[in-house]
Amino acid sequence: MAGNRTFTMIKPDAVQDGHIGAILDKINAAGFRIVAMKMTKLSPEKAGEFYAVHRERPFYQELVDFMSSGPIVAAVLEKSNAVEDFRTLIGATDPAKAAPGTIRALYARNVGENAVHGSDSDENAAIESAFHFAVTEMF
Ligand code: DAT
Ligand code: MG
Repeated sequence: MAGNRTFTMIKPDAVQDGHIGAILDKINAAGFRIVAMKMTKLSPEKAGEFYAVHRERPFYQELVDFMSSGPIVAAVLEKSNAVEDFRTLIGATDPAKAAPGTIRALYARNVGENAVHGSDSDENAAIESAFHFAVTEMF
């Protein structure tokens, strides 16, 4: 059965470009409930740990540098079929290929600076939520 929670980050580009409010509005309008949320900044070490699965990819260092370059908004979101529905809402990794109206099509700069993160499985949603939030910070 599909789980009902996913994890997201509004990335440094979208925070810097002033899109926090517009992105949260899209998330609310799509029917997600905010379970946990905070503005924070990842150290290079934390960013490297979060994206460790991509360690062998050619863009890994660029990704770690970018994700630790400025503040982010981390959040846990709840809705039926949360992981898949959130991936649909944000669109393809490359905003040039993202469907019209998706968060990445509207607000991302490019494939590396792509406005938002969305978990890719229920298992990773749980791992990523626990990486950023204590149980007492999730409501
Ligand atoms: P997604 O974020 O859509 O799950 P991913 O897990 O394949 O995509 O990659 C994680 C992040 O790495 C992605 O959001 C941005 C960066 N990235 C992916 N492909 C890239 C590329 N070809 N060049 C630069 N950065 C890339
Ligand atoms: Mg991914």
